[in-house]
Amino acid sequence: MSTTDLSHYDPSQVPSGEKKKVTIIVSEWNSDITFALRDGAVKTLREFGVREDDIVVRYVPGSFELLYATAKTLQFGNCDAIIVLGSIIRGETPHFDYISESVMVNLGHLNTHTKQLSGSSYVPIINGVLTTNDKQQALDRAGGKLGNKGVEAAVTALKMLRF
Ligand code: DLZ
Repeated sequence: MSTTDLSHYDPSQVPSGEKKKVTIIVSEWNSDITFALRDGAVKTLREFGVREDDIVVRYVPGSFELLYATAKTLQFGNCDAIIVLGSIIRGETPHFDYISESVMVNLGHLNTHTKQLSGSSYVPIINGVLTTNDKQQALDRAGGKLGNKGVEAAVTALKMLRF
């Protein structure tokens, strides 16, 4: 059983996000979860100095579409980092496994090819996609008892921007 608080971090170890541009791509599937992740990510980026105008939030229908949107953002997004937020919840069919695996594998692939896709610079892609066995596990990680994965994703983005 997980006990990690996804919202827990040491602020002294988080670099400033001043002058950085971040695009957040949010899946609308399970939006009660993903919008909470979005809110956690935006709040955290703002706390560390990213200007409101430098945070762009874009929406896609489901987690599978995060891949296309990430690839397109790399090419045309004019941003320094991309945070990808979704919530894939296990259902009665094997669909969960196919979508989860595809999203995870291909986000990894995109992350290692950002320079080729953007045509100019490396852009860290931060994986804020929850994959859970049920809705309660997702709620626990979207501002519930295990914190907010959106906060964790924002902190990770700030750290990777200084890598
Ligand atoms: C179809 C589907 C299902 C069953 N479950 C989820 C889910 O739990 N989380 C999620 O983000 N998206 C789900 N989708 C939608 C797919 O990601 C995608 O939007 C559709 O298959 C259309 O390409």
